[in-house]
Amino acid sequence: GAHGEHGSARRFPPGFLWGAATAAYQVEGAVHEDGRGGSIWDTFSRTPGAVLHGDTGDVGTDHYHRVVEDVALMADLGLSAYRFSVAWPRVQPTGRGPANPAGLDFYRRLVDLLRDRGIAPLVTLYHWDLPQPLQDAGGWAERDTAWRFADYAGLVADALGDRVHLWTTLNEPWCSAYLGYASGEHAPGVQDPAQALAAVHTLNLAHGLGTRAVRAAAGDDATVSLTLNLQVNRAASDRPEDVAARDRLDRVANEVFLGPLLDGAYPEGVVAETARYSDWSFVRDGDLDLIRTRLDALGVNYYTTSLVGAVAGDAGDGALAPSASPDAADRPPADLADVTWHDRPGPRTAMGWLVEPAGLTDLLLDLHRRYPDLPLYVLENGAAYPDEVGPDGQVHDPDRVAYLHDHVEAVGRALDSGADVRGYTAWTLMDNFEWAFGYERRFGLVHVDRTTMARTVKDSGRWYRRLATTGVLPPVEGR
Ligand code: PNW
Repeated sequence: GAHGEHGSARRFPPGFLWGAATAAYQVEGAVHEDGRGGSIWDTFSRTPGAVLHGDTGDVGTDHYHRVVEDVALMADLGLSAYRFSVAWPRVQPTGRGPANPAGLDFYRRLVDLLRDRGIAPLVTLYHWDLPQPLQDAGGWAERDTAWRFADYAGLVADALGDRVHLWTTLNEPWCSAYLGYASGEHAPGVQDPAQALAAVHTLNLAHGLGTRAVRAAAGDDATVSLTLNLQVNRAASDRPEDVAARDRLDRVANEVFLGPLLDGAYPEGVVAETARYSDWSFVRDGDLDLIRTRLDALGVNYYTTSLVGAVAGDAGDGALAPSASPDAADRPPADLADVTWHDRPGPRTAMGWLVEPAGLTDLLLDLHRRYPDLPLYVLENGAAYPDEVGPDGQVHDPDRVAYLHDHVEAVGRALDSGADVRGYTAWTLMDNFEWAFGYERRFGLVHVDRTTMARTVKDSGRWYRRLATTGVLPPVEGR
């Protein structure tokens, strides 16, 4: 097992990947350079009220111009992997047609810099920056977008397939569908559950078609994954109506992705349970065969767990559901599942997300039990805290060190129980554009000064370096 003899530190298997992750729109900046087209996030971040403080990704962390410095930083942190995303509008400025060579050149250069340093590139093909012209044509609610994605995926795999071996098609299609088209918290800011459900299906098609395109261009030995933020939903009580509510939410939030991909069907019940929003006529004959493709690995993004139950009035005995947290009550897709969110005591990050490392062990073991042959990678995990550079010029972030320690320990426990976890990429390499929260929420192992763009390795970055270079879980100092 990963745990050594009594009293000794936890050691991870040799070859386990230790990395950090970013996404193009969150770090690159340079949104008008080298022929990049506009994306839904360029449009959305310019919409008044959409993003905290009116922040945009126009500058990001200026990574596009600092890629040499940033890869040196990754090497200094001892990383064996770097997860980044390719910006679709750099490669296809309008979402269609031939590749823009300057767009591909940037990623070729990045990959070569990484490989020179012995850092494995892990490429995410879509991390939310849909070319705006494709949104104008219906976006993810329109099924043709899946075929557009496959064309784009093929162009990237043609260009990078000889030097990239780890691919993930989509990052968190839950967010694209439900935050993008139901709650409207993310681009394109649509609030229409019918479009959100159609988007789920188009995204599933995009994964299936995109996976085939990557294999055709990069070779059948490429490892192709999908990355999901599976919700770990706990029932508020063992009352049957609360358990049923949790199960409905699991179906519409998680199983709508796992089911078609790994079990060959949408979960029984979800069509009826969402019938008041959509008749699901967007699913056509043959679609499930297009979606179901060999999956070489699953990317798992994990931050927190949720406590959910039936909405008041659902209880047959007239009992009231426990009161829901006001700011969490409308987490999507609550409406679609007819559930209510419950508040719980416990430590929280600056996102308001409850810290619960055991949820990560539970999630990995549940996936391992259901799909014993499927390798797992934790491709995002991390915490936002309000870090500042102190008078000593350092960033002391003990809460993040503790968060990372406890979650890496949670991964180790899953390994002990047999889960096939191959790597972990922390979210995130450096403080960046945290979507609807702009630059205010800092998740980085490295602090970024918003004025000078200076990078300062945080205490958590130094702690992570010890982990990445030794494969042994370092203790949390002073705890
Ligand atoms: C993920 N939610 O986003 C993304 O993959 C990252 O780009 C992001 O920076 C990171 O997690 C931290 O937020 C999420 O509302 C955004 O449940 C929102 C939610 C989940 C994930």
